Amino acid sequence: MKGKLLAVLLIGIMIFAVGCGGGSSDGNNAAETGGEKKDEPIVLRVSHTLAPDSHYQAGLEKFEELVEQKTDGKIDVQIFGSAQLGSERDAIEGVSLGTLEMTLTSTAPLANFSKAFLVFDLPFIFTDRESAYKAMDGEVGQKMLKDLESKGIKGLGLWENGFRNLTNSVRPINKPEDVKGLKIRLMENPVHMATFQTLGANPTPMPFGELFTALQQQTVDGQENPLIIIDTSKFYEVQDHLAMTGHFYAPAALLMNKKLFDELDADLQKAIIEAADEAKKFERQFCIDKEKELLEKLKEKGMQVTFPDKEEFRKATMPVYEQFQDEIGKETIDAILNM
Ligand code: EAX
Repeated sequence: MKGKLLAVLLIGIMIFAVGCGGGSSDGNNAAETGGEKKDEPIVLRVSHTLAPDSHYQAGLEKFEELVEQKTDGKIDVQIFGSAQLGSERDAIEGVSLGTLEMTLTSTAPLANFSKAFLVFDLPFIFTDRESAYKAMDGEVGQKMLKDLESKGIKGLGLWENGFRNLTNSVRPINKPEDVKGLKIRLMENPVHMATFQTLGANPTPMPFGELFTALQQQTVDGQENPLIIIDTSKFYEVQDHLAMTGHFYAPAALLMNKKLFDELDADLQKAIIEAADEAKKFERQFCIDKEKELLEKLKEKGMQVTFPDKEEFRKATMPVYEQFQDEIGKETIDAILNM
């Protein structure tokens, strides 16, 4: 009870603080005050949707620490998790328009802004972390981030959300046919939607912030996310079955309003870029370390775990490659597959 009251109070204070921060009519307060009052730090609010013990929160806390250290406190990073500032789509729009300074988001909803990202959403395009990192850090990933600049967004790097596994409350999943007819919540992304349609499921796009309640009230039967999210968002409380499908790899993009970034002094820009890069490495390692213990933990929490043959799922979802080949570009797909 006490904890709940405290949480409500804290959220109240935060909303008040955000309200005041955005009080200079257009909301882009940080950029305006940055030049005027020398002693006031430039505030960078970073929005994300995940829990306080998630990899996003841990990585962003590292980023905050590094930025504040490297800029001698000239920049004040403020993290708002648990979708307090809205959905990932809202956050991307906000960063693009300049009403929000920063966000860390799965790249899947970004595909609605820049089609270049769609290639990452193909099922089984990555089967191990190493090739995912190679693509994200290499030419392919850097070009995608660069493409966002025309949308007013500065891409500061691709972190990890992770390999996504399927949970549901109806039955254990051992083969592709078992997915048929299940109502599965997905991120708002056309390739993800098509993938589950191909499997004969009934896919429903929904923002992450609404997911727990939807699972609890059985508005949907299941969802798919990395183990670390199934754990930290407590989906094990409302889902009995976990299938280790690893069907999509989700990168997480760290994004900043481009105008705000461009207006900063070069040394502050450099500090932000370096901090983003160091925090990315920290966050990826955090995921790897955490994941090791998670399967056991989720079993202990009562989840029934299955290990379907991934090759069967890969074959069953192959039509999606053809379906999106023109939109994504065959060369782009091949470049990643050949890595
Ligand atoms: O980016 O929506 C989702 O399922 C994502 O994995 C989550 O918001 C983190």
